[in-house]
Amino acid sequence: MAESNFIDYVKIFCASGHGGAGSMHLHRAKYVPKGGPDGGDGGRGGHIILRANQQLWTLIHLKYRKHVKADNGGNGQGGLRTGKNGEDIFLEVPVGTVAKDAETGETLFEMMEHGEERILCKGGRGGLGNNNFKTATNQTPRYAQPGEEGQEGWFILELKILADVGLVGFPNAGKSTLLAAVTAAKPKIANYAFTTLEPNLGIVRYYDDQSFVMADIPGIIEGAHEGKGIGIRFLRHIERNSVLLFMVSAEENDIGASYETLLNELREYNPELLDKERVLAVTKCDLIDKDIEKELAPTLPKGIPHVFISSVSGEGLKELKDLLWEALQS
Ligand SMILES: Nc1nc2c(ncn2[C@@H]2O[C@H](COP(=O)(O)OP(=O)(O)OP(=O)(O)O)[C@@H](O)[C@H]2O)c(=O)[nH]1
Ligand SMILES: [Mg+2]
Repeated sequence: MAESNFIDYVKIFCASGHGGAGSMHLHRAKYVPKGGPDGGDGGRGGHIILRANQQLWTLIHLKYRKHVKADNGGNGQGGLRTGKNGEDIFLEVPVGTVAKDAETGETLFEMMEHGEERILCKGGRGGLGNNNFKTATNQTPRYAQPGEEGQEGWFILELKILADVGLVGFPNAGKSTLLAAVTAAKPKIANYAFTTLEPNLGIVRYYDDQSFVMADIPGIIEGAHEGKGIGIRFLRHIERNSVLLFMVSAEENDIGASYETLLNELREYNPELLDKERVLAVTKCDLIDKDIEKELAPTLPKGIPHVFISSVSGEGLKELKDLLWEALQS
């Protein structure tokens, strides 16, 4: 199934190439009894470079490629011939990939733009040939530099989806149904918890030429920040979303309390998530009377714009897009 192809975390071992050695060589030719030093420089070792590609959405192509090694640079040779550079290896990754040092967990960089290239492991510099060491007092230096060593280590590549609106809700709240209603995405929808196991993205068209990306992630339950449910790891996908759409079913007994539970899970996971703009959607409103909406409205949490929606009847969807668009602008 397409869903299981979504890989957002890989650990790989990378080693760049060593630099080639510089050459120690003295020019020898008929009729030139005392030729000078002519040892060429060593070539550079191959880099391992990440390149961002907006056509990619996952890291699956790197999952089975655990070891990546670039070639060494060639050694320098007589006649001032420079060694060949080791070939660079390019690893294509989706925009939004974060590279980390696996040993320390330190973030090295993030790939932000299509086409961006960053060196993950730098190839070793080639050594200088003896030609470089010629001086007034030493016309025939008999030494050359060795090549510099390449770098190696374990790295983590992690994908954070770059979306504008992240859907936050309990399982079964209707997140995937909303995504299917307002975008062309076709996520799996079913009446049981944890239907969505991998994030889904869709593009919401807003009026003629505007749009934003919506990310549907697996449902969050109480205790998610401690690893309950299908795991905290999906929470990180919403770290970069600029607006969070909280979704609570109209069938819930206490919408305010559900909202607080969700909010608390996010706070426990990463308090910075609460700095984002929030919108609250009360979902599945085709199942309740208009009168009940009126009764519910004053009981909803204060300080957050809300809208009553139904992905089935289409109620409130236009108003929802307006609210999201407004929140995205602020
Ligand atoms: N009547 C009605 N049913 C809805 C609406 N939205 C979703 N549902 C139903 O609610 C159930 C759950 O919908 P999903 O969209 O799969 O819910 P989800 O939030 O993505 O759930 P998880 O992926 O498990 O987290 C399905 O049976 C949907 O048909 C709605 O607006 N009205
Ligand atoms: Mg779902």
